[in-house]
Amino acid sequence: MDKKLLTIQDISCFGQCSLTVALPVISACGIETVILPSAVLSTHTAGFTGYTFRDLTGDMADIEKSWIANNLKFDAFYTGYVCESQIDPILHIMESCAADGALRIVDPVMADHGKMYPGFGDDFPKQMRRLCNGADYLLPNLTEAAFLLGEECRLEGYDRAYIEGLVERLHSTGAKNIVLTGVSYEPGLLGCAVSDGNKIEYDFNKRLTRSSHGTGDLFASVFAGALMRGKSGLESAAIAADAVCLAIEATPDEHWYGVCFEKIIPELTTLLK
Ligand code: PXL
Repeated sequence: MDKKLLTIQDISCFGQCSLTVALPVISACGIETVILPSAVLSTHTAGFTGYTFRDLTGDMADIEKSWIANNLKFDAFYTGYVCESQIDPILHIMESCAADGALRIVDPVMADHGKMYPGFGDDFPKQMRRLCNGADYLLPNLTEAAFLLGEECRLEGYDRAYIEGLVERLHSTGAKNIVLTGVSYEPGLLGCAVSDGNKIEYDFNKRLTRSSHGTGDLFASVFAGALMRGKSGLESAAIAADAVCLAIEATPDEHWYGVCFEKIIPELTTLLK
């Protein structure tokens, strides 16, 4: 049987993030993608005002029961933007609906550029740590990494020792492999540090002049798809970073709320070769 991945994150109806990126992208990687929406929002929360927010925690247990009744099992779980009340139901589903050797990929979506996203309380990183425990791959950006560890966030002026210490400390969450994004040691290059607990490797790309919303979700989605296609953690991170660069380059400057990942879906096939 072909492998199936379950991804759990919100539907932001407008905004090119979370499930509206993950479902097309992971499907385009050739992987059957099952979804569990954590919430439905009219738009994402970064730059829009007056968005609606319907929390779907209350549906999770019944959806799980239906999956168990139908003996549905998943070969991988990829979690993104989720609410505090969903950590326990998600941990439960990752136990009850796991195929043998199922992978857990956790993107601890909660913050960026030194700030928590709207709606997440101060206690959220502590709750998110419970999801990180037992993750096969944990994909934080620099801000999320610091918040998960209860540390002050350093976004620039750091050195290799800081990043490698951060990565080592992130393993204390109970995550087996860490992919830390947003790492830069020289102005022209931006990349990620990939650690299996024994060694830290890097992938760097040319830093593009603009940064965009939704790139974290695109990175994590391509990463998950590539991993399911049998690539290593470092290879998957490098493919995901290349896809993000292509998508940013394909996005016009005035398109502020997301990246035009649709335009690079054909290139995904080449990147995955
Ligand atoms: O891209 C992460 C993300 C996902 N979902 C929602 C968001 C954000 C970032 O702001 O607001 C609803």
